[in-house]
Amino acid sequence: MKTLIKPLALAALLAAVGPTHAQTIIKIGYATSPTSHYGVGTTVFCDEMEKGTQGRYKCQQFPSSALGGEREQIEAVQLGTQDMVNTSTGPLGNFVPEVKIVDIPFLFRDYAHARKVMDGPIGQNLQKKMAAKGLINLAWTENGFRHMTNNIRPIVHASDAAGLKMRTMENKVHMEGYKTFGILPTPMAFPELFTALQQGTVDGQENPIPVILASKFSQVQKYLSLTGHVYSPAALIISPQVWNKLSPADQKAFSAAAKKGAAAQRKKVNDDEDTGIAQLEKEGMQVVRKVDGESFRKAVAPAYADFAREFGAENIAAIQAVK
Ligand code: EAX
Repeated sequence: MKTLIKPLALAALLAAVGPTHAQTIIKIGYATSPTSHYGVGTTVFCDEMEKGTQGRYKCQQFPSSALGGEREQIEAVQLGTQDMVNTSTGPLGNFVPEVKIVDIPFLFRDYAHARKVMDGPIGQNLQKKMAAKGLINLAWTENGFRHMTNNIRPIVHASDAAGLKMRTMENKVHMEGYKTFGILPTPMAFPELFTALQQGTVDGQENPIPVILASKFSQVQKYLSLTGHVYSPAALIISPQVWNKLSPADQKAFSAAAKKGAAAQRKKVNDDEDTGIAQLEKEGMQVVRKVDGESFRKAVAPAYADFAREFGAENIAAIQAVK
């Protein structure tokens, strides 16, 4: 009789909790804090994705580079050892060379232009190139226009940047472009950056306002110059090993959730830009608002011949022509 009770008790318990679906955990990583633009975009994606799949899938977030630098995380997603990453395109060109075209300095006029290009046929074509390399990009999220910070001097003209040892992303287009300003580019993974700035291993770095804010660079950087020299897209990438196991309905739910996440991330970028510069001044940074942008454009112009050879002049012109 005793042994009979146990199965009966278990059956009663299961009846009480109701039908349970097996729930799959999706591990997703990103470089900055949970309250940053990447955190906001990822959280909206996760909430919408869990709702859209009726709880069949649920995120486990790994913020603040917990799973490593962006290059490491992109590689892990490509190998299938990590499910998803919300990453800038900085290191992405090492896996999908064609994507580096969007990292050309002064290619995009403003946010409206950049978002139109990324969400339109040109961005969709780059997503196809990514898929061919085992990186399914569900949506172009956003990192933002990049600005320069350093500890040596205020940067107003391109010539002020000459001789500065600046950390760059692991991106050859950025490095070539910044060399035309006379910068000594030092490529480095993001998780090492704060310490490198603190110890003076590099004089400065360049990043969007949301990253400078979230990473508390005001604690280790004196000068901020609103150079806006590069637009930094970001991507919400899923491993084919996860994607290919999803039902068509769940793939639709993941895609719809990614678009909502991208919209939320872009809004956070704009919000951070509206309030972040005054915040950084309050935190002690000396901000150069009026940068001589023309001097930077003139300096980088000769490099466009190389970029045209690498990406095709017609492809660069097609991006510039988007209204
Ligand atoms: O994507 O490495 C960088 O400077 C990136 O902007 C940062 O990881 C956020």
